[in-house]
Amino acid sequence: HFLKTASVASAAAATGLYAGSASAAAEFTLKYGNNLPMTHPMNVRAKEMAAKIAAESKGRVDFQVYPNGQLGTDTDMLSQVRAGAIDFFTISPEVLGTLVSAGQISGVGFAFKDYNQVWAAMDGDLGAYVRKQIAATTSLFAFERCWDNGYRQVTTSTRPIHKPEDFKGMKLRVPPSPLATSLFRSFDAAPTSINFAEVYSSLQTKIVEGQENPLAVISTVKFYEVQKYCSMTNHVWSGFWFMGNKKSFERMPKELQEIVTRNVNEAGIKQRVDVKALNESLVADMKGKGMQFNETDNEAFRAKLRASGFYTEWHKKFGPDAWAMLEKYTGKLA
Ligand code: X2X
Repeated sequence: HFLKTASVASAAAATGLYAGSASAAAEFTLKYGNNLPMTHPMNVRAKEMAAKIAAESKGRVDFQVYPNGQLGTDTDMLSQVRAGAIDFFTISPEVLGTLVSAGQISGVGFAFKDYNQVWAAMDGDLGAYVRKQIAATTSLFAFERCWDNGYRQVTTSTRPIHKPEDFKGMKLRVPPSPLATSLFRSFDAAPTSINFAEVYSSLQTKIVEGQENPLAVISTVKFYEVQKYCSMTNHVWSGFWFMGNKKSFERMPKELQEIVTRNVNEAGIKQRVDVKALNESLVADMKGKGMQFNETDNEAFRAKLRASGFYTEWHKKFGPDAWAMLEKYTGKLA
């Protein structure tokens, strides 16, 4: 066990991974994977969190952060965490929908008007409902405080999006998510599910002409190098559920579970502040890198979703109780 821990720690150090402690004394080595660059607030806060967990557990817990898809694609990491091969994975509600359909309810198009509505819902009954569905139907659990991804914007190499009709026939990459695919089909686009790790090359080789993500992602992954237009559609608020493998987590004594839980939730709250500030600061920066920005009128897009039956379809899929819970925070959507 000593040699294994030491070798993992030195391998971690060698490949720039963040270990809370490279200590050989760690009783529990926990692996956390995500798909974002090390410079994204997700990993800045995760590194800080890992160090706090090591310190507060007096080296008993070595929380290792594997950023940037180092452990594989989202689909890979989701199956790894389900099997217990890794301990934690941050997954957006849209992608969670491939495993727990109800998990994507917070990703309904144009649902949350602002962050007050987002956190009232995610820290309130809607978030509690999603976490209950996760626990009831999978080997996983989600920590209480959802982390932030941000409001998603559309970037393309071909043309800006001003009105819903501009989406017609557009080859747009979306995350592997039934809801995201349905949303852009409702705009008559041609959505293609591609794992995040392959998005940059798919844009570069023009397999797809566009993608949609919050500015913090667009910037840290440098999509501005292969995209020309950014249309500020704010079409979906996206987060990251910090998911854990229940059996692995419960192998730790209660006092260590408490240290990890408290630090994950505290880091999530700090990460939310970072991501919102970053998303609000990047337009000028990316204009400087050559991207052309335009604003859009949400109402025209919402009207199209109503007319296309998108809201009616997902009201049926999620069921009346869950939909009523969503509209408790968003107001009537259709
Ligand atoms: O895959 C994406 O677009 C990303 C990074 O936003 C998610 O993880 C959903």
